Amino acid sequence: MSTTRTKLVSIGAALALTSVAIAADDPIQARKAHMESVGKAAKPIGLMFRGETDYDAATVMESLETWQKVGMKFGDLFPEGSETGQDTEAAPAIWEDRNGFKQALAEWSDATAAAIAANPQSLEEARPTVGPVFNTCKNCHDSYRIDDE
Ligand code: ASC
Repeated sequence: MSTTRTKLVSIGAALALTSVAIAADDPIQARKAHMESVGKAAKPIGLMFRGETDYDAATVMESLETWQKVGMKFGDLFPEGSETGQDTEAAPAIWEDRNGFKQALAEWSDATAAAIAANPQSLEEARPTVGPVFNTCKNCHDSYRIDDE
C-alpha cells in the first residue's frame, strides 16, 4: 500500500468514526446532516424531471442509494430528549405518534427499494418508479416536520 493510499484510508476511517461519534452525541445535528444529503440527492433528479438536464441513470441510482442508506438509520436519530433545540424542524408528532413516523419512514424505504429494483433507464421509466419516492418525502414532511414550505 502506498503512503498516499495509507493516508487516504486513515482519513476515511477517521471521518467514518467522526460521523458515528456525531450521530451518537448529537442526534439533532446528525439527522440534519442526513436530511441535507437526502435533499442534495433529490436535486439532480428534480432537474431531470423538470427537463432542465438530460436523464442520467447512474446519477439517479446514486441518489436512490443515498436515500436507501439514510433510510436505514434515520429513524434512530430521534431519541427521547432530542425533541427541541438547534432550530430542529422535527415535529412533536414524531414522539407522540412513533408508529406513524416509523410507518412513514418505512414507506419511503419501500418506495426507494422498489425504484432501485426498477433501475429506470429513461425519464419515462423514472416518473412512475422514482416519482412515488418524492410523494413519500412529502407525506412524511406534512405530518412530522414543522415549518414545511
Ligand atoms: C425534494 C425535497 C423534498 C421533497 C418533496 C417531495 O426535492 O427537498 O422535501 O422533494 O418536496 O414532494
